[in-house]
Amino acid sequence: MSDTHLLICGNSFNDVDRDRLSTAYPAVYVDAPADMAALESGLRASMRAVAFKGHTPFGAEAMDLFPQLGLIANYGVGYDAIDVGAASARGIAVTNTPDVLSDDVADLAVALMITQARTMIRGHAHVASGRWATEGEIPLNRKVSGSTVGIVGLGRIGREIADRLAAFKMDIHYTSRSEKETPGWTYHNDVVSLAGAVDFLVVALVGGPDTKGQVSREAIAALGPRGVVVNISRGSTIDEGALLDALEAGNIAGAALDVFENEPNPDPRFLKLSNVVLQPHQGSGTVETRTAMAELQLANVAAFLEGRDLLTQVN
Ligand code: 8YV
Repeated sequence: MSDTHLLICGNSFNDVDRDRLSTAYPAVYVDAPADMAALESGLRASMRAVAFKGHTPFGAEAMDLFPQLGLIANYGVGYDAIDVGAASARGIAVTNTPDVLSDDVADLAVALMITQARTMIRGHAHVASGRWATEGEIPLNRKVSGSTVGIVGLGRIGREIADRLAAFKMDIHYTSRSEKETPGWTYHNDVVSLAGAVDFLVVALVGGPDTKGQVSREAIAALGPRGVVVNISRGSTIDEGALLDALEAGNIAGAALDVFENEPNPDPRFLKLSNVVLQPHQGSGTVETRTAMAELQLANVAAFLEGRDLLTQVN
């Protein structure tokens, strides 16, 4: 058996974050869970913690390769790639990196909404191409301040988004597992009712099987021709086929999306649309926040390997 107890898994780790982990503890590295079986059996037998980053599934079969595994420390607030039920059944703790990223993700949600409504991608192209001088102004677009917004999921990130939009004098509606103490904001029992009441629908749900397709074809239809969908959560939360159908037919006004079902290769139908703003899942992607996420992940690994309480356990 080796004396290396930490496995770093995920090809999206940058060098700094990987070095931070492997400087703290002797570690081995694999690109993805599918590569874990190729590790030498003595090495696998000594592994106690996995520092995980990415969105490729980490399931029971991979966990069973490591008889001593006690922790999967996820880099990210969303841990839908990890089979948490399988981890719990094996006595494996799972941690995530909440709170430190909420501001950035909420900032991006607001930016997406305004970029879509104010046709800023078109505006940039108009200036950059020189067409401003030859063609004059771009067509008038859409006012955001004072309009009506529906937040799907008023958790930590949803709340940050709603607080920002309240400062834009927007009428705030939301769905959530339970009604919150938010005077002046309107609670809806379901997403269809929410969508029917608002102009902008901002999706801030956790990912995973429980929320799959919650923004359904029916909800998208209820949003109607002035409706704009903003998603900073997981692509799986929206019926993407229904969204594409509605965007192509002009049954809704547009969408602004940071997440997709098939990342990093979104459905090519999105690329043909002029009423969308598309981002490469970069909600938490600032230097400051990614550093804080990496530090929180390492703090969980350190707590586990040194026998202290975990900071942000989810199971
Ligand atoms: C990712 C995210 O973790 O926190 C989340 O749930 O989706 C992101 O911050 C990031 O893309 C790194 O994989």
